[in-house]
Formats: sequence, structure tokens, C-alpha cells
Amino acid sequence: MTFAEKLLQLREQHLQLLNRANHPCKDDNGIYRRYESPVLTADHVPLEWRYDLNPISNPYLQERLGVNAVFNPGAIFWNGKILLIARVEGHDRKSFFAIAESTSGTDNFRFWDEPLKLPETQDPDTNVYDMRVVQHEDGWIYGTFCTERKDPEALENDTVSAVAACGIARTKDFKNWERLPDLISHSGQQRNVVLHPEFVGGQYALYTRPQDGFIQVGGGGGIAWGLTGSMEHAVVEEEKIIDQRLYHTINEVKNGQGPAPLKTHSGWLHLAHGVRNTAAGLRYVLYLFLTDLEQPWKIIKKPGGHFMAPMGNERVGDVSNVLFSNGWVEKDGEVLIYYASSDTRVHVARSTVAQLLDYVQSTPEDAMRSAASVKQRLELIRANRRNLQ
Ligand code: M1P
Repeated sequence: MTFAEKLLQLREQHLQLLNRANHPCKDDNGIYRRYESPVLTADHVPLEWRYDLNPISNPYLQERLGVNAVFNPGAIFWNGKILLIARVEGHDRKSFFAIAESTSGTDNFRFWDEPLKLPETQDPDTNVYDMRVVQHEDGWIYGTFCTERKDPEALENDTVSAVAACGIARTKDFKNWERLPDLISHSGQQRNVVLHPEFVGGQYALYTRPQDGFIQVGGGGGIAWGLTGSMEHAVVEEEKIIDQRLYHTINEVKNGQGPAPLKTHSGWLHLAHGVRNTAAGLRYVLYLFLTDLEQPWKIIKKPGGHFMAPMGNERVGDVSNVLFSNGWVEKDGEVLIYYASSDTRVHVARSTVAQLLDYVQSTPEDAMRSAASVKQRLELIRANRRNLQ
């Protein structure tokens, strides 16, 4: 095959993928509906970002800058389109952000011409990922994300120790980004930091996830709440845990806020991930909870167990047995939930605010003991028996 023929084939395959229609799965659990195909994968990334398309310098048409995975996108409805601010990970393990847009929100996502040009601070990031985008009532759109750097205190032959912090950037058009100083908090490392969309008592409010180490949250785990007077020099003096880790639950090892919560008439609806250990390694699932409208740090409803867990092909990838979400979009009562599976690809599930509220308000809490779980189930069985008589 000549270079031109190979390139034509590549372009056709790529276009076919971008134009592929996506359909809801048949299974409907009454809470949400998954879609058949992932909405973003490494193969969606434009060919120009991966291949040198010059036959002189690339006679074999090799990928010069391969992409390993596309996952964990922030999401927003913007100018009539759904934008996903995705984490794109190159073969070199470095992640960067890139925006893909779609009209339907369930298929035909296309990356913009170039990746997002995120300015650096004086202390360059080694790796950036997992941006949460929030349209704040101050008029800016903020992106909070994880910035990872080598631990300055690592011993000479320690090539692994890292420090995670919350990077902050803001924009009004998604093209020009202003980088603000990283969040200062006194609780060690940070990941999964999310800005609450409204002022609370005149201050910016952040959901944080204090952690003692880069992977292990140690004594500091849980989703926390903190306030800062400014996002230009964000400092959280005090973090109070609002959703703690608990023994023998889905978030026994760690948890983290997903996207910013959705405002509903019954409270702030939150999506988060919970992590537990298994013989096969960590298992990441998604869960929901509801907080008070006036006091968003107070949980008023929390169903037991997971809302979504890895299924089928979702279970396998670079980091298997992981579902992670940091983006959802609500429009006219419909909710599109963007979630990544196994740190590899992005999927969508469709629901409504009414269905999610019904799930959160009517699903029993974690009973915390086997006997108490049996009691919950007996109540359900006996109520059904009575109703069916
Ligand atoms: O590999 C699973 C996830 O691990 C981290 O999340 P957390 O800090 O909550 O454990 C992040 O690296 C995330 O990007 C990743 O998907």
C-alpha cells in the first residue's frame, strides 16, 4: 500500500468512528441508562496530533506521538454544545487537557483543532489531570485539576514519590485560560478538589480531599468542605470532613467528589467515587448523596452502596475495575453522566433529575452489618408480599 492509500484508509476509519451513532442500551434499571459505545477513546484523537503526515519524514506512516487513553473529563453545556474537557494521556504517560464537543452529548464528539494550552505556574507541573469545570456565579468558568510534581523531599534514588496539589485555571471562552496559583491548604496533599458553583456566606466554597500521601489518603481521607475568600490566591484554612470513609463500605479506602453538585429543589445532588480494596486491587465505584440547599456541607440523604460499578468491558483497562466521573451536565431536567472506565475511555449514561432524586431519597442507607442488611431486605420482601396480596 502506498503512503497515500494508507493515509486515506486511516482517515476513513477515523471518520467512521467520529460519525458512529450511539444508542442507549436496552437495560433500564429505572435510575439511568448506559449507552452502547464509549463517547471518547484514544482513537478519537485527531490524526494530526499523533502522526507525522509527511511522506518524506514518515515514509512508514508511523504514529510519532501516540495517545494511550482518553478519560476523566470535566463537562459543561456551552453555546448549545456539550463540551468535554478530557484527560488525554500520551504514550509518554503525560496527561494534558483537550476539549471535544458534541451536539447530542451522546455521540459524534470531535476534538477542537488543538489541545488546551494551560499556562504553567512558576513551579511547572509534571502532570495535570481530572479537571472539574464550574460556571461560578462570579462570572468566570473555573477549572480545578490535579497537578502532580516530583516530591522535592524524595531521596536521590527515589524516582516515584510525588506530591499532588490542586491547580486552578479560569476562562470565559474555553480558548484563553488564566492560570491562578495552586490551592494552599494545610492538610498535606490534595486531589479531587471541586468548586461549589455559588458563593456561601460571601466566600468561595471548595470540596477537597485531603490526603497524607500521593496514593494513600492516610488519616486525612474523606470528602471535605473548605472556604476561601478569593480564587486568585485560594487558601483553605480549615477543612471539615463532610463524607467520611467508613469500614466495610464502598469508600473504605478513599473517596472523592466527582463533578460540582447539581442544584435541585430538594438539595444539592452529588456524584462521587468510592474506593475499596480487594484481592485483585482497588475497586472504584460511583455513588450519590444529597446535601442541604442552604448548608451544602450537610448530607441529608445517602443511599447505601454504589450507584454505578464497572460492568463488562468497562472492567478492563490500564487501571482495571475503575469507574471515575468528574463531569455531568443537566439541561431541562435531563442529566448526562460522563464517566470513564478503567482509566482508559469515556462513556455516557442518561438519567433525569427526578430519577436521581428518587434514587437518592428512597434507597435505604448502608445498614453497616449483615444482619441489619437482612432486616432491610425482609422489610422489602414482606412489603411486596402485602402489596401483591
Ligand atoms: O486510577 C484511578 C484514579 O486514581 C486517582 O483518583 P483518587 O485520587 O481518588 O484515587 C486519580 O489518579 C484518577 O485520575 C484515577 O482515575
